[in-house]
Order: sequence, then C-alpha cells, then structure tokens
Amino acid sequence: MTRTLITGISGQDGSYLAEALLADGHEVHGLVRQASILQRGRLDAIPACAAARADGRLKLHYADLTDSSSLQWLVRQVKPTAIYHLAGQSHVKVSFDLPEYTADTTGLGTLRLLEAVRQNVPEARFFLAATSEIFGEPAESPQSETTPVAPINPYAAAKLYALNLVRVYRRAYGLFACAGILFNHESPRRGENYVTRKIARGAARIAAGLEKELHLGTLTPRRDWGWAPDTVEGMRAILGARRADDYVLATGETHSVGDFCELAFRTVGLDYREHVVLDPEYARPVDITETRGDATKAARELGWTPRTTFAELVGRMVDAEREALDDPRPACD
Ligand code: NAP
Ligand code: F7E
Repeated sequence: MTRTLITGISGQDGSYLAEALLADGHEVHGLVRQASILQRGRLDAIPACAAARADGRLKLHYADLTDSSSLQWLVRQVKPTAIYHLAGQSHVKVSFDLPEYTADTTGLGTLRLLEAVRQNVPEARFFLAATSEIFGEPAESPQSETTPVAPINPYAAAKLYALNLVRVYRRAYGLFACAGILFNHESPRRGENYVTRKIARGAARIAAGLEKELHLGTLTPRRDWGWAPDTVEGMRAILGARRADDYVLATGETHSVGDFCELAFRTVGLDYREHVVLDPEYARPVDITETRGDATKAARELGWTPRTTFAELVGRMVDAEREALDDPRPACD
C-alpha cells in the first residue's frame, strides 16, 4: 500500500487515478486549490471517492503550484511515498493568452514541487505528466522518446522545462523521478473546452434540439487520441517500474478533428457538415498538423498497451453526453 499524493486530483486524469488507487486499497491525498466555487464535480460524482473521504482514505489539502511554501508544507505533512504530478494550466490555446501563468504553474510549479520532494521525501517516487506537445511539428512519424523536441506554444515550452527538470533531478540527486510523454487522452470527464468533449457535447445537444450549430476552429489537425483510463494505467506502470525512466503513452493511430465530428454526429443520426461552423475565435496562432505516438518502449518494458479503440472512445463520450441531458449533475461515466 502506498501513501500517494496527486496534484491535479480534481482534473480528468487525477479523478481516474484517485478512483483506481482507492479501488486497490491505497491511501490518497489530493492537492486542491482555492476557487470561489469548489472544483470537485468529478470527484463528487464517484461513489468510491465520497466513501473514501468519509472514512479518511482520501484527504484533500489546499495548496497551489504558484506557492512554494504551501507545497513544502503539504509534502512535509503528508510524507507521500508516491507523487503523481498532474496539475497545471494545460490548455494549449489558453497558453497563448496566459503565457506567464502557464510558465509559472506548469513549468516553475514542477520545480517547486520537485524541490519540496528533494528536501523532504527524497526516497519517494515522482511521476510527471509530460506531453506530446514537446515535439511541436514533429520531425518524424510516429513520435517516440528519441524524437527531437521543438515546442511551438507556451504550454509545450513549459512542459519541456518540467520534463527537463525531472531528468535533472533524476541524474543530479538520484530521485526516482519519471515521466509519461502523454498523447491526447479523452473521456466524458474531459474539460468542456477541449475539442473531443466539445464535439461530443455539441452532437448530443444538437440531436436533442437544444442547439443548432457547433463552432470549431478547424477540422484538419490530426491527433493520437486515447482513452484516459488506459493512459492512467500507463502512468501507474511507469511509476511502478524497476527503474525511473520516461515513456511515450499513445495508441499509434491518428484521426482528424473532422473524423471525430463525423463519427460523433453519425452516432446521434446527424451529418456534421450540416451543423459544424468554422469560427476563427477557436483557431490558434500555430497548430500542430498531426501527432502519432510510438509506445513500443512502454509495451516492451512495462507491458502497457492501450485497450480502447477510437470508435469506442467516441461512442462512450457521446453516450455520456446524451445521458447527461436528463441529469443536472456533471457528465461523468
Ligand atoms: P485537467 O483536467 O485540465 O486538470 C488539471 C488539474 O490541474 C486540475 O485539477 C486543476 O485544478 C489543477 N491545477 C491547475 N492549476 C493549478 C494550480 N495553480 N495549483 C494547483 N492545481 C492546479 O488536465 P488533465 O487532462 O487531467 O491532464 C492531467 C495532466 O496531464 C496535465 O498536467 C496535462 O498537462 C497533462 N497532459 C494531459 C493530456 C490530455 O490529453 N489530457 C495530454 C498530455 C499531457 P482545478 O480543478 O482547480 O482547475
Ligand atoms: O485540440 C483543434 C485544435 O484543445 C485538439 C491537451 O490535453 O493534448 C491536448 O492539447 C485539436 C487542435 O487538445 C477546436 O486546434 C479545432 O488541433 O482538444 P484540444 P490539444 O491542443 O491537442 C495535448 C497532448 C496536451 O498536452 C494538452 O494538455 O483540435 N480544434 N477546433 C479545437 N480545439 C479546441 N479546444 N476547441 C475548438 O473549438
């Protein structure tokens, strides 16, 4: 049994990770930040999390990635044996609007947390959620751990800094610090302003007659979209490995935003071309044309392979949105 600290526990991946760790009997501590409205919808919708909060196996603690003293205090109090660092500003387009904040949370926040770990629990295992965005417009396809990095947005630049810090702390201080180079992964718990959730929600609401149009920035970019719970299993395998290292987690398939629309709208009996409107408000100054990951190393060394197909992913997301139409609670599978 581990005493695990999760930053980003209120997010998509953090909620799946907490659910999985609690199911396996671990003690879970989550970092949450202050907001005027509690951001606990994903956790509150999971019965096991509510039960674990009641019996003390899940504890939430206020701290912030921008506040080193809170991170130091939290790590000293909890004394975790495992840390999954999933928190940060992770929206690519928003990172163009908030470049300094993105660098502060996603980049420097990782430095602050690694220092808290080094100074207080140097024997703990540390996992960083890095990203395929570090490859920028990729120099090769598919992308693996050895593909050259060349970020093209502030989010990716901050994540590359964070990934480099993990490597520095591993080498300089001998920390068990590892990273997943994560390609896009989705679920009904995805934030509503990411394209897959936006499309699934739009298709369900248009089919129900609640809306007529779905505004998107572009249909052409292609992404390697996986199922978030599969990716979370991969994170656990990376942190539990014999030695600390970095691994790509990806499906190896790529589909366009238009492909996602086509399938999502077909699921609800509609033709997306009659409802999707291109809107420059959602376009980015620069965008990656295509990502496709090569997770051979994770398969070979960790035995990890994704289990969910693209069609299953789209179907589950659209179904969850259709169910949520009659349910005032947040969409959650
Ligand atoms: P998410 O749903 O956006 O969750 C982000 C989490 O970070 C939330 O819990 C958020 O708290 C927290 N957070 C943001 N700023 C914070 C701050 N200043 N202090 C403390 N907590 C803060 O992200 P996700 O999709 O689960 O992704 C998890 C991680 O994987 C992220 O680091 C992301 O960059 C990385 N990643 C994700 C993908 C993907 O496709 N999902 C791919 C590659 C890498 P609130 O709930 O209070 O906002
Ligand atoms: O965009 C295009 C958009 O915002 C996917 C994050 O988890 O994965 C995610 O980053 C594609 C892009 O994800 C809209 O331009 C078109 O080409 O869902 P997204 P992302 O930018 O790929 C990486 C791996 C991460 O690390 C990030 O944290 O869809 N697109 N129209 C749109 N995107 C959005 N959000 N909204 C649109 O209206």
